[in-house]
Amino acid sequence: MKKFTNVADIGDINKALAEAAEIKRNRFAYTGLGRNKTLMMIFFNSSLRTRLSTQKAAMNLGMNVIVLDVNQGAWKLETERGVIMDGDKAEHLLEAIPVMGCYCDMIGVRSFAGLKDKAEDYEDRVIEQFIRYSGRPVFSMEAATRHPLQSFADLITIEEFKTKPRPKVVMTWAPHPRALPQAVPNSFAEWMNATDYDFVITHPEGYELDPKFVGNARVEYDQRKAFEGADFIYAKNWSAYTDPNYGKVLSTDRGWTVDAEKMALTDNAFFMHCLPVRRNMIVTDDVIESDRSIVIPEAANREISAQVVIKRLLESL
Ligand code: AN0
Ligand code: CP
Repeated sequence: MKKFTNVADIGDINKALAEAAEIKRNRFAYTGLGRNKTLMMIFFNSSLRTRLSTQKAAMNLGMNVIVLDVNQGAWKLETERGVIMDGDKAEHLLEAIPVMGCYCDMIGVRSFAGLKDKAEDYEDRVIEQFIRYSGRPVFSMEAATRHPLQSFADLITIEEFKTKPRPKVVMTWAPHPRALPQAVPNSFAEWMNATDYDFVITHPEGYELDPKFVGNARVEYDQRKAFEGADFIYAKNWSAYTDPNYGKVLSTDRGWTVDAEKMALTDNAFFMHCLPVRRNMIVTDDVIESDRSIVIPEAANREISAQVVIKRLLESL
């Protein structure tokens, strides 16, 4: 594997899941693999889980890790080519990327969608430039359109908790006060479509996702109907994708909050969320604290998904 930005990069899903299970049994089996190798993690946006789990995964493989928060201490970076740089940005990404590549063997990048220019976001310009100009294997730590380390961890988690061969997995939109990217739901849909689960997406009208990611999923606008018989409820907020509302918050209707009454419609479903989550907007306290909430094991699996990916990239060096 030379890069990791989407589900196709991981290849055979069952093989990847088997490798994840093997790593989970003994996460220190490959401590020699990363010896004298350096991972550079570049953050254009905040993070708790990705930062910690990815660093831990690299350490399990014996790597050295450098973390750079671009907005804290680095020069402000211009990302557009052709701009006359007479503003506040002191350095261009086109120099910064190859320079970063000089100091490491592998790069992880977090760069969210700006939610202003849909075409720019959906070209995933920042991470694509890292792939092109760094000279190193690159993996996504959430780019503009996808969050594949999260989706892989989500898949590992569903495999661990499912009690039927073909569970019903429901991804539900839920309210949030600020505009969030579509990366997590896009990516989750992409990975669910790579399985044979019964996959349903529910959201208010106006929150339709890019059909490329929706794929074969069933879209149900009635949240209660969608929840019926579900084995997993995967909650997430996202801002509008469709024009002319791209990047906008169209609703903060708490009628869409996941609560105990709606969970009672399911087949005793597990509750999932990638975190960070806003309680009593996305999900009520009692649901996230219930014994069917698996948000913590889900977060724990981020170490495992990251370790599979970093291990495969190390093996390709
Ligand atoms: C981000 C998002 O929705 O993409 C990161 C989630 C992993 N969430 C927030 O910014 C709150
Ligand atoms: N789920 C996730 O990626 O969390 P962070 O934004 O804290 O990294």
